[in-house]
Amino acid sequence: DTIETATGDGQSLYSGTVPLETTLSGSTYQLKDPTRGNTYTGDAANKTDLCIFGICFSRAPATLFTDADNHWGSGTTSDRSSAAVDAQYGTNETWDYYKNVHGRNGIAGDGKGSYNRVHYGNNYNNAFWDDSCFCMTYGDGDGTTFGPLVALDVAGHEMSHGVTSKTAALTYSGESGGLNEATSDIFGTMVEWYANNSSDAGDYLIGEKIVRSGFGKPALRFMDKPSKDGNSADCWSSSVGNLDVHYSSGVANHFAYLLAEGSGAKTVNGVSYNSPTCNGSTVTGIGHDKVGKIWYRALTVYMTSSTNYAGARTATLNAAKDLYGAGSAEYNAVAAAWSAVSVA
Ligand code: ASN
Ligand code: ZN
Ligand code: CA
Repeated sequence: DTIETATGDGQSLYSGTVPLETTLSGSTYQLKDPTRGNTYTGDAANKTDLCIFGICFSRAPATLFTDADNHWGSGTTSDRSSAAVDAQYGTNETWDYYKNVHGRNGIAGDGKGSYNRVHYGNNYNNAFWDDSCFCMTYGDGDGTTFGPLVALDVAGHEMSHGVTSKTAALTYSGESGGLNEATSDIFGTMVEWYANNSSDAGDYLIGEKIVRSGFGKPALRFMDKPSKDGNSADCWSSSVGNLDVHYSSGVANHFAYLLAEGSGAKTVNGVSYNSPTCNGSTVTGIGHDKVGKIWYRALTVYMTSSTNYAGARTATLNAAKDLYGAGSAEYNAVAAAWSAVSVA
């Protein structure tokens, strides 16, 4: 069969109709993107992996999605390929964000594509990146607390774990673990902003598309005031490293929000935020694009596996100095935003 690149489209669950670069093999289209490292999406057929301490004895399949006319999905879960459209689109936007904004060629920086599995397990309420398969896995959710976990910010969050793993390799416990999680929330958010999709506008919420009424909150996490989730820390304290990494991340998520948008009340893209500072100061934002630039340089040049919050302050100040100059408005804003979350 002849193999060629084709341009199709898909009706996603969360992001409307999206363009997809696919592979035409003979007369069958494959959900595999030759323009982005042959990243593909497959069906896990509701099976699960059997892994113990990171060693996998069996893995759910990733049976490549195929299509006859290169118009994928239906926008509803009645079609198994709809979630696949979201997953493939999530990879596309994440790939393009890192490539076009940071000059990073793929998650590992070597041009290699990853793959996605959708429909993992039954009622599976999570999504995860796995370094060992260089792959992404998405559950369908149980339908009451979560829907399919294939939203763009979740995709960007999870794949950014792969970027962290290949760069600073922040240890996934204590303060470095909180920074690891925050890195994923920050870049998941940056991917959402980058995509500029009218069905899934940029915001500072994590997982707003995947939560259902049973979850009881409008999102998984809230960067303007992380404690709105009931668990996360807004401000650094000496015990913050004892929290679960998804909650100690709050300090850095709060920093990132303040640095982007500033303190106080604000409505952006129709979402209302109210970000308090921990020290009564007023912070003026520099916009999310610069936050992404500063955090990426900090992550890839200055942070190491053991970086803690004090180290993150130093790393981002060094990054801001490189990018904008010592004493620049951006450098001063980084210092002010960290002080505002009690990282002095
Ligand atoms: N969704 C979770 C996360 O990215 C799964 C995990 O790997 N801990 O934090
Ligand atoms: Zn995570
Ligand atoms: Ca979001």
